[in-house]
Amino acid sequence: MQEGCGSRDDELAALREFVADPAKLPAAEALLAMIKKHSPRAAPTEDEILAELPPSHLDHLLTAEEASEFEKNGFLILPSALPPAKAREMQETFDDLESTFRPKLDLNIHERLNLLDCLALDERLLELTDWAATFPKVWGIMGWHISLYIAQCTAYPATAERGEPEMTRAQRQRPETGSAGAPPPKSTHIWHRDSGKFFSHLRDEGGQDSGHEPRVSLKVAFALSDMDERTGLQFIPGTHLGQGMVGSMMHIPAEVGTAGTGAESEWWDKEWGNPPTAIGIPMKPGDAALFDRRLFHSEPLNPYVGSPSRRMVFLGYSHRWLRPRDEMSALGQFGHNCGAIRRQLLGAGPSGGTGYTSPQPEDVPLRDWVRHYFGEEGLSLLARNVPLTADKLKRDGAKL
Ligand SMILES: O=C(O)CCC(=O)C(=O)O
Ligand SMILES: [Fe+2]
Repeated sequence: MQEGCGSRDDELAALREFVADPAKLPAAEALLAMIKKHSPRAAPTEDEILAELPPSHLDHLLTAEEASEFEKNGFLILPSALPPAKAREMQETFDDLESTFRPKLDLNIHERLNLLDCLALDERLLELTDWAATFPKVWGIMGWHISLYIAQCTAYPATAERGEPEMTRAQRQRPETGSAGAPPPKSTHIWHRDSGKFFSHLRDEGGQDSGHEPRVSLKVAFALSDMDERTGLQFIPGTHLGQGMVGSMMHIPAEVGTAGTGAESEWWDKEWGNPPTAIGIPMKPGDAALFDRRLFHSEPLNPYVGSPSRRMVFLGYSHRWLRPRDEMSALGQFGHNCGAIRRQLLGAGPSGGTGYTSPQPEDVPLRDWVRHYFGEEGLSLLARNVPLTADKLKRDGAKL
């Protein structure tokens, strides 16, 4: 059974009892889902909230070392966040998504697949949103007033080692570049910080850069294939702290980036390769990485040539007031099967619009969960943007 998503198996068993003709079972199931979707939800009890994130979450609380590593570097690697069996399950889910959406989107196997709002595409992905090995790190850093603002599956094409890459859709549409021996597809290697317009709007009045923008969001990247340094996540450690960098696209100053020309290039020119302080993160299926929105990062320089296909699921968590960057339609699609905390993460706001900036208790069941284990003292640390780490735990799961 999926954590946080109620007793689906029990429901199915009850339906089976009720519907004599097995052929009618899917229709009965759909009817039940429809009824649940449109029924008012009772406020969750404390027990329900606690059961949604079971004590196994306490085994993965953010440690003080992890908190300071994240603070210093802007990212944190979590090896084997998904155990092998779960990583395989997620790979199978990804297989299904690829085989459905490549033909639908007219993308051949050498083209990059980018599925936004992916949680609404397959209910099996929902487990990742509050996964025990990653989620406590997220709220430990961000606090309880969070939800998902983006959920994205990306798959880079399989290798050119199989032969010449097929033409990409763009090349097919521009036949002059699509002749035999065409160059490999264009890389999307652009150094950036996440969330576009954030930067110009968060500048000080008068156009000054404070050099210390608030974090507001971070992403968890789940690896579902093997990646080496060249094809893994590309980061420039420490750049989340500002260091005089401006804008969401690239102009990395010489001391951080390269020998630098001083020219205000809009973004890092891929001809220049990676800045010397950039690092690639090798990952295995099931590994996860957290990274700060402000960290300069890039897709790999050229994952198309000689690399295996590269599959990742990115979940972006922000404070609840940020408008989502994709449709975030999983709440409407699957929310009726989910517990209150997962619904919070999917964007629910039972108290209405005001609650996204002035949350009422029903908007933020995660706060109740955190309060249970860390007390008011824990909440007040988070209120001051101090990470809430394992050493601050007041009550363990055994005392439930
Ligand atoms: O695919 C990658 O390595 C980076 C993707 C990215 O820029 C992001 O998820 O924000
Ligand atoms: Fe990004």
